[in-house]
Amino acid sequence: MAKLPILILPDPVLRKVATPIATIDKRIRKLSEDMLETMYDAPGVGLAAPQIGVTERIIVADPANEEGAEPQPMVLINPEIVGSSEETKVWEEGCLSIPDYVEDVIRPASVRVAYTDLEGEAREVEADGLLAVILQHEIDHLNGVLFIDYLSRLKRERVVKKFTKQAKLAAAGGDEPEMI
Ligand code: K2U
Ligand code: ZN
Repeated sequence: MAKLPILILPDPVLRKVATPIATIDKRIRKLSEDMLETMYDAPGVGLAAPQIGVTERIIVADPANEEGAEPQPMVLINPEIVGSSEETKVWEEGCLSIPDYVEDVIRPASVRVAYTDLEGEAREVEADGLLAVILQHEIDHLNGVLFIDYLSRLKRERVVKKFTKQAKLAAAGGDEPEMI
């Protein structure tokens, strides 16, 4: 297994639409293992392949990781939201690709997600609570959507400006923290 570097805003790969996975082979199984190790190490409760530079439609999740409970790793290949509640819920979201920034996001309180598992079986999961947020957040990543896209234009532009400046400084060899 391997811990992989997580891409940071404004990396353009984070804005690509990921490609469906046609064959679940040794490469995909190794990718899912590496994604889970990277997620647990971050630590996080979810991770999408584009965040580690792979523009393919696979996500991993483990809501138990938040409470430090027994791990319950999930691997979802070609996940698709096939149903969502009218009821919405506000959740404070962060993102491993936008470190140290959190904001409230409104999303459907529960979702039904269809996907393929590592054995190639078609499955569906009904999720509410934290798992619903994780699955919506990660499936957004597969479509090049970030949680900051649900914020006001002012807030989003401020975050993108901050991370773009940090990326330029890092590329030029400097590195200066900045309040926003
Ligand atoms: O995709 C990611 O960046 C992983 C996120 C997923 C997530 C964001 C907001 C709310 C729930 C999940 C990381 O897990 S963010 C870090 C984190 C860690 C524990 C609990 C919540 C968020
Ligand atoms: Zn994220």
